Parts: sequence; C-alpha cells; structure tokens
Amino acid sequence: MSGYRMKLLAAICCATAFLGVGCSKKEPASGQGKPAPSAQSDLVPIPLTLPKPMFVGTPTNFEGITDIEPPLGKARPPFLAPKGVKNVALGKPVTSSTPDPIIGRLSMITDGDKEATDASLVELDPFLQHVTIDLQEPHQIYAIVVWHYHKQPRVYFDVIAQVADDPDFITNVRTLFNNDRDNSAGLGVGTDKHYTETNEGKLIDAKGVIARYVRLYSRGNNANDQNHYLEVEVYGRPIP
Ligand SMILES: [Ca+2]
Ligand SMILES: [Ca+2]
Repeated sequence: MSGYRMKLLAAICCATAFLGVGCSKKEPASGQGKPAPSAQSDLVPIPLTLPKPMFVGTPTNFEGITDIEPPLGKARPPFLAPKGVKNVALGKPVTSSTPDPIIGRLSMITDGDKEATDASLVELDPFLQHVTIDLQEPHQIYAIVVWHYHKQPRVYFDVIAQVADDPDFITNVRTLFNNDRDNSAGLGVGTDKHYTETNEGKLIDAKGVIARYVRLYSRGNNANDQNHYLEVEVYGRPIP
C-alpha cells in the first residue's frame, strides 16, 4: 500500500470516528466501565418510626433481675438493611396461645399503633404465652422489633423470638432471640440478656433469615404475671 493510500485510509477512519461510527476502538455503552456499586452501599436504614417516649432515661435497678442489657445512653443507631425492606407484618393476621385477650384484640399487635396508651394495649393471659404472625408468604427477614409496654420501664421474662415455615412451629424452626436463662419455657437455654422496655422497642437482628411465620414468647414481667403487646414489626421483603 502506498503512503498516499495509507494516509487516505487514516483520514477516512478519523472521519468515521468523528461521526460516531468508529474504526477500531469503540466507546463503552452507557453504564459500562463504571465500578459496580458494592453490596454495602445498597444498605439503607430501615424505615422505623418510634412512638412517643413516656419516661426519660433507662433505669437499671430492677431488684433480683440479673443480666440486664446496660442502657446505651443514646439513641439506638439506625439498623441497615437492603433498600425496599419494610414492615411486612403490618396488618398481617396474628394468632396466640391466648386467642381471646384480656384487654384489646390480637389484630392490634400489627395495626401500626405502638403508642403507650391504654387503648393501644393488648393483654394476654398470665405465665408463658406466645403470639404468632403469619406473613402470608415466605419473606427474607432482617429485623423484628417488639414493643411489649413502655408506659413505665419494665422487664419481660422468657422473651423468645422464633421463625418457622409452618404455623405450628414444627418445620425449620430457628430461634433468633432467647433470654430464658433457666430454660423454664423448654425451648432451650437462652443466652441473650434481659432488657428494659422503652419507646425504641427491642430490635432483634434476623440476619436475612427466610420464613413465613414469626413467633414471640414471654412469661410475665417484673410488675405482674401478665403478658403485653403494643406492636410487633417485621422488617423484610419478599424473597428476591
Ligand atoms: Ca398496635
Ligand atoms: Ca425463664
């Protein structure tokens, strides 16, 4: 090829490149070549809203109760989960070992109202009782937040949170929290700490577990033998 022809080819190549056709080296398509966002940057705080606080500070002097979680002394840090995770328990059906509560109705446990008013309170029978929320399909669960009672500071006993694939808790049962230190509930010795009820509720890290049913146990509290619920929230998403 003569020098003239080579120059001509080069000129054509540059012209077509100018027109956006390109000769050899193509521009990357839109979005290509950019670094992929890391999984970490997809995590956002769960859309948790808190009810009004009813007392200031977190007392720790509950006589005779050992292993109480020390107060954080500041607001709980935001809990991070993938975008789109929301309270999938809202409005979902609730069953219980106390089918007919002493105060309130079981549906109030997932009605979105978690204020510490008498009108918001559900009181179950005394001693060991449980409530079960049916998410109606399997979900990937990141956090469970439970408010038993926060009008005054209280400690509830034998707080156990489990998830399962069936409403009778026979298939694929997993325990996410258990502070039943002496195994009086018979579900195994718990190693989690007692905690004081506040308006922040108790947040249990569910670590992305997949389940349809969520069950919470308790066996009275430091003030009486009754079991109470204001609200249970389950932060999750349908299985991707
Ligand atoms: Ca409620
Ligand atoms: Ca116990």
